Amino acid sequence: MTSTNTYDAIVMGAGIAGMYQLYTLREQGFKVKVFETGDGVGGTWHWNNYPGCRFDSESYTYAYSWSKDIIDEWTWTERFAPQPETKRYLNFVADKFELRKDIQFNSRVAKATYDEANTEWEVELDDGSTARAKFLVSATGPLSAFTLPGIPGRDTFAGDSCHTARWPQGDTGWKANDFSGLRVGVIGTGATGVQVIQEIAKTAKELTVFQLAPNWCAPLNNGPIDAEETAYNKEHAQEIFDQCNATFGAFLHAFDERSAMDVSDEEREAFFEKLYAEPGFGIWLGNFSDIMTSPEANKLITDFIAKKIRQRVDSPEVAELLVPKDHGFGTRRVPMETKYFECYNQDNVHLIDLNKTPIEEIVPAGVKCSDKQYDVDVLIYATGFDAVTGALRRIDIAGIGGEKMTDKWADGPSTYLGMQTTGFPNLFTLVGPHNGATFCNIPRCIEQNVEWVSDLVGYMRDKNLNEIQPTQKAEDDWTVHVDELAQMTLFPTADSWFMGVNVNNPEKKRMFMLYSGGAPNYKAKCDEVAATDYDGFVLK
Ligand code: NA7
Repeated sequence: MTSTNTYDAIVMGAGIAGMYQLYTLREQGFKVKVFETGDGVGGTWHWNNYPGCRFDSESYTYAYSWSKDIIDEWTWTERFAPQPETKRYLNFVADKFELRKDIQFNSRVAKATYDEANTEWEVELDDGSTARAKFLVSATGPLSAFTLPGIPGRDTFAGDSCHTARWPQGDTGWKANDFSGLRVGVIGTGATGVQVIQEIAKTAKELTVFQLAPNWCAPLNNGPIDAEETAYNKEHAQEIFDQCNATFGAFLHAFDERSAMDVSDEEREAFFEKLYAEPGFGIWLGNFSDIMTSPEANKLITDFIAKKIRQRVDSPEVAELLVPKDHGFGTRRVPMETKYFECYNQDNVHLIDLNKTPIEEIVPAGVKCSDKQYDVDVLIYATGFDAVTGALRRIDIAGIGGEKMTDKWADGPSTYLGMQTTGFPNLFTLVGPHNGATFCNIPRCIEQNVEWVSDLVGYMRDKNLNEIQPTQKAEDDWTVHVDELAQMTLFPTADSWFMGVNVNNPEKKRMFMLYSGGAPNYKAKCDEVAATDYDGFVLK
C-alpha cells in the first residue's frame, strides 16, 4: 500500500466508537484513517453542547475500560457527568493516545463505492477528495443525523434559532446558557428537550414549550462523586465493568427477576418508591423484569409514575398534559430529569399542547399556533434524529453492482449481527441497526463491537483473506430474529426513535431497529460466530 490516500481501513466518525476503532486497528499494525465531519473528537459529546446535556449512565460505567491509565488518570466529578466534562474526557483520551494524527477533521464522507475488482472501498469527501481502503467502518452514531421540522416559514424566523445538536459556541448570552430577559420557545420534549427545558427555565424571562407528546420521565438523582467513592471506583473499575457487561443494557442496573405481580401492593409500592429515589435508570432497567413484556406489569409502573407527575405539578390541567396517555412507561426511551416537572409550576414557563393547537407556521416574530401566536426571541428545536440508519442514509453508499444501500434498506435494514449487510463487503456498521450496541450503555457495547471487528480484520490478514460479507440466509435469519425479539417486548407498542419514528421523517418505515436480546446474549452470539471461523459469513 503505497499511495498516501490508500489505507488498510477507513473509519467514518471520530466519536467513542471511531476513536477506539482507530486505536485498536492501529495497535494491530494497520494503516488507518478516520474522517470526521466535525472539528473535534467526541461525536455525540462534541455536537450536543446544549445547556443541560449530560449522561444518564453512571459516568464511571460509561468510560472506556481498555486502558488502566485512562481509568487511573481521569476523575469524574459527578455521578452523571455534564457534556463539557465528557467532551474533555474524550479529548484527554485523544491526546493521550495521539489519535488526532490519524483523524482528518472537517471532512464529511459524502460517498462510498465498493470496487469489486480490487475488493476495496473508495470514499469521497464533500470537497471531492478521495481515499481508498480494504475495510470501511462506519462509526457515524445512531443519533447523529438530526432532524428539523418541515414547518412552513421556518426560515423566516427573525430571532436566533438552532437545533440542540448544533448549539452555537458563545461565551455570553443565550449561547452560554444565560437567557435573562429573553422569550424562548422550545419545540420537542424527548430526552434532549427535557434536559434543555429544565436549564432554560432557570433564567428565561418566558419559556414556551411546544409539546406534541409527553414522555414518561423519571428523576436522575445526580450528585457529586467524592474522593472516597472515586478511589473505590478506580480500584474496582474492572468489577464495575464486568457487572455492567452481565446486565441486559450493560448498565449497573439489572432487572429484578420477580414479576411485578409476585409481590403485595405494599411491597411493590415500596420498591417503586426506592427506585424512584435512586440515581439513574434503575426505575426502568432495574425494575421488575416483566414491566417491559407484560401489559399488566407495565400498567403498575405506569400508574405509579403518573401519580408522581400529578403530585409534582401544581396545576391539575398542566399535569394531565404531562402524563402520557398513548404508551406505557419505558416503551419509549425514558428521559431522566432534575426538577423537570417543577418547571411547570413557575410563572415564566408555559406548556402548549400541539395536539389541541398545532403549529401552523413559523413567522418572523415566533410560532403561530392554530389559536394564537407566541412571540419569542430564541427558538430551540429539540426535535430529534433520523435514528440508527440516518447517518448512513445520508452517505451515498454503493456496494456490489452499484447497489445503493438506501435502496437495499428502503423498507428497513436487513443485517447479520447488525455488523454487515450482503452486497456491501468489508463494510462494518458499528452501533448500527440490529446491533446489540445500539440498545446499550453504549461504550460498553462499543468496545465489544470494535474488538470483534478488529479481531476479524486481524483474522483476515492472518489467513490472507480479502473479502467478507454475510450469507443471505444468515442475514435473513438475523433480521427475523431481531424482529421476533422485539415482538416479545412492549417496545413496538409505542412510536419512538426505537421504532425509527420521527415525525420529520414520514417516509421512514416504522420498525424496531435495535437488538433487544440484551448485551450478554448479543456478545455471546458474536463470540460464537468468531469461534466458528465466522459462521454465517462468506470469506474469500
Ligand atoms: P426524540 O426522543 O426523538 O424527541 C424529539 C422530540 O421532538 C419529541 O418530543 C417529538 O415529539 C418532538 N418533535 C419532533 N418533531 C417535531 C415537530 N415537527 N413538531 C413538534 N414536535 C416535534 O429526540 P431527543 O433528541 O430528545 O432524544 C434522542 C435520544 O438522544 C435520547 O433518547 C437519548 O438516547 C439521546 P413526538 O415524540 O413525535 O411526539
